[in-house]
Amino acid sequence: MKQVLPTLLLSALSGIAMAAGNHGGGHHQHDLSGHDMSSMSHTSAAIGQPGNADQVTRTIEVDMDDSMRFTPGDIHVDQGETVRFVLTNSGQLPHEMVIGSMDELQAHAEEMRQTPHAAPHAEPNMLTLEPGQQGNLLWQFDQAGTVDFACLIPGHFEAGMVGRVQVH
Ligand SMILES: [Cu+2]
Repeated sequence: MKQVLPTLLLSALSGIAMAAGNHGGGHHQHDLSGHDMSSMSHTSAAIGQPGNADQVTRTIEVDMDDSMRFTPGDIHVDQGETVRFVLTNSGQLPHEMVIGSMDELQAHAEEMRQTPHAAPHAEPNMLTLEPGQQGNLLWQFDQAGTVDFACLIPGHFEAGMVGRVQVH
């Protein structure tokens, strides 16, 4: 038997890693008038990194619905864990889970309001689901602290569609 599958997996995963790496910093540059955010411009390292399927240590089901809530919205994991979020959109509207720092999420929500994307964008730290869809989001939490997540569909973040992962 040839070991074809692991090779395919590895090349796929390295592709994901490269895509994530390309996004380094510039994507979330923003102008919040009246606020000096310069001291907060390098927070992304603290939130973790895209997870590998073969390193998943915990599976957490998260439901998203039109009450603008994640259920559960308060999640606890251990430092170093790779989590498979099994997301379900049980609402009638699109919803998404975007992992980030609260500063990044607020800035990104502002971007979405001012310049709505022509097409749904995909990043390793997010998953957008149409009504009734289910999907997986893999993320490794490698530093202790609080990592936030939110739905950045315009209006949803503002309605309180946020949650947090406490990494112990
Ligand atoms: Cu939403």
